Amino acid sequence: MKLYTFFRSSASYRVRIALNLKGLSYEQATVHLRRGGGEQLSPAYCKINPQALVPALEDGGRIFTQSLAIIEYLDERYPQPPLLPSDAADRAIVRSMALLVACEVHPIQNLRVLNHLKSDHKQSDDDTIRWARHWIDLGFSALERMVISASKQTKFCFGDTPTLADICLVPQLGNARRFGVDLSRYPKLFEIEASCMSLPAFADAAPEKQPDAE
Ligand SMILES: N[C@@H](CCC(=O)N[C@@H](CS)C(=O)NCC(=O)O)C(=O)O
Repeated sequence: MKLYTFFRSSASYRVRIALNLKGLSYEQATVHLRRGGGEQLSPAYCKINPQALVPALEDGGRIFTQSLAIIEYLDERYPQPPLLPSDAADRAIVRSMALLVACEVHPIQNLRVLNHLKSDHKQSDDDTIRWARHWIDLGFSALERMVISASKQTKFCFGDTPTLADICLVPQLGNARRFGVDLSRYPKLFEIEASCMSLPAFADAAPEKQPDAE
């Protein structure tokens, strides 16, 4: 299996966590998102992922893109340990938490969006940081309430084992720190992060542990 990844990419981080939780070994191919204007934009990489985004996963001669599609593929192909609950209603709750991060928060503070705000809309670095913080805060305020009502005393976003929701949350907390979000407003998310980071699957997937870390 080959993962096209960048150490600081939170979507790649999600897939690294899932691969580690499944105990799957994989090769990493670095796609540097800044070097030379961004290697994700090269014609060679665009053949792998026409969206010019990481991650992409090669398995069994096929290439998969979109981190959540990749993780659900891994979960179906390599079912143990499961990353989604067995009950349909529980699965919907976990997916709603994951999608909150992956659809509502992450895409609008992504590198190309912030670059576009700066270059085409003449926003300053400070403006774009405030923009990112705003959307992260909005998402995290809702997620904090959702996990409190769903998880009560459990260690993870939903239940006592990590799911797709935790896989999306932990990398997004890393992004939040990079943008200087005040995380003291989200004590439950913080607690869940600590439970996750006590597991080698999460800790070993962290940006600073990757071979391409700077
Ligand atoms: N929805 C996509 C998002 C992928 C994505 O946004 N990747 C970022 C890194 S986290 C990227 O490649 N950014 C490059 C750019 O913005 O030019 C997924 O979940 O895979």
